Amino acid sequence: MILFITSNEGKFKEVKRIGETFGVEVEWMKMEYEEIQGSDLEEIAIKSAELLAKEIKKPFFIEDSGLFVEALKGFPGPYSSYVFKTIGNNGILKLMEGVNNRKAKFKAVVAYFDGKGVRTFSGEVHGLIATEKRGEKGFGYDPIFEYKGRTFAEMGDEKNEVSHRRRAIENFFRSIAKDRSRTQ
Ligand code: ITT
Repeated sequence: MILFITSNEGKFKEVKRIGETFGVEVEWMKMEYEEIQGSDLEEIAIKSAELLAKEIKKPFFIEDSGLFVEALKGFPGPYSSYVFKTIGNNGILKLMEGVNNRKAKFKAVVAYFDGKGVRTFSGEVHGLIATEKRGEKGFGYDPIFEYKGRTFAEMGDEKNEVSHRRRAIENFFRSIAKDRSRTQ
């Protein structure tokens, strides 16, 4: 069993599913925590985990993710949460009106506190910003992020096989499985 601290139910559900495919049980600690401002997801994740570790004092992980749009020079990137709450998907679509280069990526960084220190694992997925919202599933920017012709919101559970989160969590779970086999 491993504790995942997030305020975002969509993220928790995906990580729980991914955990099931690795035989790892993930427990949700629903909590909004202080996210330091910064221009780098790794740095934000590490600092946030270090702050939380002072309070939680037992192993846990958090995950910080962001959408990086090439034509917008990586915006909203580390500000993805704020931008989603303010201008949202419609705002991003508006900024992208008439823009030919639709390339974008999602990045996820997991920061794991093992009881002593913090380690990070990351994952990315490349796609395109759609020209309109499509699909009902998923959360956040999923309706406007297109991967091989379908948006993440149209892919449902199939998103979990290719997403930034899947890749970061996979790196993380593989590493803790290795640690466990070494100490057994
Ligand atoms: P916690 O920090 O409490 O975990 P959060 O929603 O603030 O939750 P992030 O800062 O990591 O999470 O997320 C940044 C934004 O990017 C947020 O608005 C998410 O909805 C969005 N986002 C993250 N992963 C996504 C995904 O897989 N698909 C679509 N949008 C995503």
